[in-house]
Amino acid sequence: MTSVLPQEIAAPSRLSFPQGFRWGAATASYQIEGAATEDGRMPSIWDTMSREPGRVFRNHSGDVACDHYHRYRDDVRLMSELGLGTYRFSVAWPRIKPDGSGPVNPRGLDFYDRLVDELLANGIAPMVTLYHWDLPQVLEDRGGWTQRDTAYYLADLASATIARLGDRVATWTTLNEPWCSAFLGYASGDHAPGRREPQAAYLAAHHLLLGHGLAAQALRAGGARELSITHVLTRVDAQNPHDAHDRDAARLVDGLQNRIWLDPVLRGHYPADVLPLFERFGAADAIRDGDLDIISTPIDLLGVNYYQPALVRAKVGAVGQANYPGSEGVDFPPQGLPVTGMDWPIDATGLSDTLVRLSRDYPGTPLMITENGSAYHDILEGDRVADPDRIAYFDGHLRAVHKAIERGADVRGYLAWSLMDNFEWAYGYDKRFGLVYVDYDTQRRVPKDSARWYTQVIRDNGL
Ligand code: NCW
Repeated sequence: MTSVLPQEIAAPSRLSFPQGFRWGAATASYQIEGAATEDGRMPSIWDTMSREPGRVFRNHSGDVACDHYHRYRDDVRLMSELGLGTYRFSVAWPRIKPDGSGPVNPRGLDFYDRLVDELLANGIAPMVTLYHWDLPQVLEDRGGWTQRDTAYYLADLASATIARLGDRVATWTTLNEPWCSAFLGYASGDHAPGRREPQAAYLAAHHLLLGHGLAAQALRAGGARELSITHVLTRVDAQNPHDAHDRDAARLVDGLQNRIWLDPVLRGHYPADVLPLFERFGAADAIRDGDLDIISTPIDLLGVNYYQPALVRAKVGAVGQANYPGSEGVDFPPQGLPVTGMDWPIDATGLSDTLVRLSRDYPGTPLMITENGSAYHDILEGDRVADPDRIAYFDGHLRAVHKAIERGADVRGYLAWSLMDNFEWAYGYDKRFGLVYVDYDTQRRVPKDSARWYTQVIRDNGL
C-alpha cells in the first residue's frame, strides 16, 4: 500500500492558468470618481436618483465616493503594487458630453487621458467601458433608453472617446450589464431612473442593444483593436427538472437573463421565445428592419460578469420578479446555499457551467470574466482587514474558471470586482466589494487580506 502524507490530502493541487491569462480588477465611474460637479460634469440619472429621499441607503450619493477623480495617481500606484495587469474602468458620459448629445467637454476627456497615461506608465493595460449606468439626466428627461435617439448618442460618445484615447487603449466595452439598465432601471425601479414600466423596460432593452451595435461600429471605425460587451450571466436551474412547468419557468428566466442579450449580438436575432414578450408589452415596433444587423456587428471578446446562480419554479399565483418583466407564475425559492453580504447565494459551479455553455452555444467568441466578487461586512482593525470569506469566494470561483477552461471554455482573463470599496448603487456605501478597503472619512485605502492573496495568485498565474 502506498502511503499518503496528510498534507497531500489536505492541500488542493496547484492550478496554473494558460500563459498570457489576463489578471486585473474593475470599477465604474459613478461608483468611485466623486467630483460630481467638477470640470463641467453635469448630473447623471444616479445623481438624480440619489437625491430622491429613500431611494438609496441612508440617502448616500456618489458626490464624493472614493474621490478617485483627484486620487487616481495614488490609486494607480496601488494597482501596480497589487500586480494588476489590466484595469477596467468606465467613462462618465456626463463628463464627456455634459448635455448628452451635444459638444464634447474636453476637460471631461482630459481626466481619462491622464488616467490612461498613468496606467500605461505603470504597465497596466486600460480597458474602457463606455456605459456603466450613468446616463446624462438631460437624456432621461427626453425619455432615456426608451428613445431610439439615445442609442445614436451612445455611438457619438464612442466616437468622441476613441478619438481621444484610441491611440493608447486597445480594449473597448460598449455596455456593462444592459440587463440592469433595462430591467432594474425601467421595470423594478431599483436602479436609476427608477421607473416601473414594463413597456419602457423592453424598449430600453432593444435601444441598449442597438446602442451597443452602433457604438461597436463607431469604435471599430475609430480603430478599436478589441471590441466587447459585458453581460451579467448565470445558470438558471429548474427546481424540479422533471417538471415541465418548472422547466418552462427556467427557460423564461434564462431568456430574460441570458439569451435576450446574447442572441442578438452573437446570432443576429432575438430568441423565438422572448420575442412575444416585446409584443405583449407593446415594444415590438421598436425593432426595425436592419437593427439586428447593426446589433450583431462582430465583437472580439464577450465580457462575463458572474455573481450567483438562479433557481426557479412554476407556482400558481406567484407574482414573478419585476426585474424579469413577464415572469408572473414564476417563483424564486430559497436556494439553501451560503450567501454573501448581499444575500446572494454562493455557487461557483454556476460560473463554470455558464462559461462552458457560452463557449458551446456561442462558439468563436473568446470570453473574459469582467467582474466577479463578493461583498462582506469588512472591519478595519489597525492596518488590517481580515476577509477570509472573500478569499474563499475568489478561490472557489477561480477554481471554477480553471475547470471551465479544462472543459473547453475559451477564457482569456479574470477581473475582480472591485478594485476598491465604492458606491454600491441602491445600497450606497453599506456594501463593500473591494480588494482594497476605503475609509470614507479619511479616504485612506487599506489593501485587505484578499488583495494580498490576489497578488500572489497573479504572481503565480495560478492557485
Ligand atoms: S448590482 C450589480 N453589480 C454590482 C455593481 O457594483 C457593479 O457596478 C455591477 O456591474 C456588482 O457587479 C454589478 N449587478 C446586478 C447583479 C445582480 C445579479 C443578477 C444575477 C442573476 C441571477
